[in-house]
Amino acid sequence: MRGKLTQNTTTSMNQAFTPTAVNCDISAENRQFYADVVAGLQAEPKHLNSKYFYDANGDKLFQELMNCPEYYPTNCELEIFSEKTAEICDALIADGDAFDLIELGAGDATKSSYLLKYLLDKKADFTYLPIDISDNVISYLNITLPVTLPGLKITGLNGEYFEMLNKAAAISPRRKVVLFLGSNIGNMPLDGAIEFCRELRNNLSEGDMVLIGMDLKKDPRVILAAYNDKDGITREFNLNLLRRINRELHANFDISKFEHYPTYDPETGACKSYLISLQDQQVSIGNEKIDFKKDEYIYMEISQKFTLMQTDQIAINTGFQPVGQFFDTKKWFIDAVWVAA
Ligand code: AVI
Repeated sequence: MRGKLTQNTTTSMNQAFTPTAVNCDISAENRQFYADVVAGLQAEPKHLNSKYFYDANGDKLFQELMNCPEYYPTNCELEIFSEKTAEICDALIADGDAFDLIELGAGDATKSSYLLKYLLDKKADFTYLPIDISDNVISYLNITLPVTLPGLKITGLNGEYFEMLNKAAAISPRRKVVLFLGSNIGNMPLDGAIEFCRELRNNLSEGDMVLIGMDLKKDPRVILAAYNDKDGITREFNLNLLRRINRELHANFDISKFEHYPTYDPETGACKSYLISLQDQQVSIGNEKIDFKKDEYIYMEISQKFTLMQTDQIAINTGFQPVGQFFDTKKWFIDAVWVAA
């Protein structure tokens, strides 16, 4: 997910870390990145936070990934948005009162554009507030969407989700409808996802709504293939983080000495990606030295898959009432509508 979440690790892995000797060549904006990377690689087991996947090259690889034949979630959710536009919008419009349509991690807004167009055609009274960590994304949306969707009222918000949600509430007291698409929720471990939904609820008022995309459990071979595509884009996507660390944090990872290893556990629904060290080796990151044993892994990302019952349970346990479900024809993906109770 695009850099908004703070955890791809279990609680036991989250250890407080203060870098003892931050390399002074590391820019101020990379200090947190450096601290997180060094802490993650000094921990047992080693891990990196998948929010750091998304530098410019990571964004490009992710776009390629979304177009590769094995990566089904994008197509499933696009099918839902293009085929069920009216039903989804009718659920979100509710009583027809004015509302703010907020999208967490809007990206290029391809999916939400279906809703925006329909809502404009219906003359619904709404303002679109895309939130994204990337100011490039927000400038792009602020400039392009009013051209492609004449009449759209848009206020792009650049920053962290909850900070920007607070800002949105300060801008207007209208009912909020929050879009959280793409199964970005799956990039948090289950307890983290629950904590996130609870915090989301705490930032909303009774009657506000959430439209949340979640990838469902299915044939394990289909899931695993999505994270192990034949063209090796997911592999590059993972290795790209080591390249980013080399470039931005003055590290010397030899990329050829690590290999991508995805797993899927049909019992827990956890799809996890690792990078495996192909030999004993030592890597320098700024002033720190990290030792790797042959076959030692770096835990890179979780992409949790859910049962239908779990999607409802998460809503109910975090202060929402599930009121709508939209599926693709294969029933591989759900966009669920929740109301803040
Ligand atoms: C952004 N997120 C929902 C993607 C996923 O499926 O977990 C990121 C991704 N990682 C590998 N492929 C796609």
